[in-house]
Amino acid sequence: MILRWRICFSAGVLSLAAATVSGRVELRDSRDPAVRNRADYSGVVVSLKPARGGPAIAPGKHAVMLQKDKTFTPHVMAVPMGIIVVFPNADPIFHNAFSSYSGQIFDIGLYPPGSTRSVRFAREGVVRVFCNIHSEMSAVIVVVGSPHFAATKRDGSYEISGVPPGDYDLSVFHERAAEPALRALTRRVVVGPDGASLPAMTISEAGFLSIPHKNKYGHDYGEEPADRAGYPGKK
Ligand SMILES: [Cu+2]
Repeated sequence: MILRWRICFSAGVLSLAAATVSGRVELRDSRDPAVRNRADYSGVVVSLKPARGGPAIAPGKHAVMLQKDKTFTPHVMAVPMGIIVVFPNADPIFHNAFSSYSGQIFDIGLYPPGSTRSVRFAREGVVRVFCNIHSEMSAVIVVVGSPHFAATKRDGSYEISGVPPGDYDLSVFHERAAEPALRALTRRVVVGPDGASLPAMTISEAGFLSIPHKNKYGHDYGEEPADRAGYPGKK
């Protein structure tokens, strides 16, 4: 009886062991001078899904996407499915955040300086976020159906910590890459008790075109209002 308990206990300890999966991504063929000149390879999301299904995701505390200097920060954010993302407005002007296609559709309305709004992201997918007032503002929220993911740093490196040993399906998202190029990078990876160091991946941005997006009504952006005035559908 005691022996059986000990065996069960050690198996439990083994299943809790978790390690780090690391690797590097390099971006090629970019039209963006900043990416070419400064070799900024940040914002690529690498995720691992257990091949045989995994435990339910505990999304934990909320994530933050700041609105400051007419910029969403971070520009690309990966979050676990089910998490609440808050959008604090740290600018002296009104902002909005909405997504009207792909991923999860939402609109947090127009909200004043110093206030915040939040959205729970319950669906796996890529959410492209815009501001209905400022056409130049955009961001991407990658909602992952697994707790194991990371976004690359400027040098292209990534580290996914807390990964239990097992077989995983790796997938990659990059906002300036074509879908087939990303699909070609999907693969099965084996994570051992000491983690895994994955081979470097190269992603081409060839063929990517930045197409101007519409506002939340599906129309072209008009002249930017100085403040709340002129904002259609204000709340
Ligand atoms: Cu704005």
